[in-house]
Amino acid sequence: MKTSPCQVNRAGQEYCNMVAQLSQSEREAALAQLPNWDYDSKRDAISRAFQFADFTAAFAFMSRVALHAEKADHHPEWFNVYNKVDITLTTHDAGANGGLSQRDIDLATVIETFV
Ligand code: HBI
Repeated sequence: MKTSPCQVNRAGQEYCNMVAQLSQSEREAALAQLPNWDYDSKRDAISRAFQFADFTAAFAFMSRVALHAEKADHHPEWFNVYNKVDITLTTHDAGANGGLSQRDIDLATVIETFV
């Protein structure tokens, strides 16, 4: 995982982050492999809505995601109501205000295998 050097944001402030934010071309290439995920340009994040047979199936899915996220030390933002689970992925430690990193792509790719 390449880490990004310190950068200067639009306000001229220098910030050093631990995780490289994907460039536009890197993002487009990665999202081409994740057709079920939507890109949120305001947050530089990706999201997907899931629907399961019932709450038990939804929670089983969330449990698998949670265990993998903890192992990967990269966690989703998510919302669950009954059989629906909405997941947003972005990296808090990327860029000046967070952004999409390879960690998000990797987590989304694993999540796809749980559906
Ligand atoms: N999860 N989505 C996301 N983004 C992060 O930057 C992040 C995380 N989980 C743990 C984590 N960072 C740790 O490295 C600490 O920065 C909290």
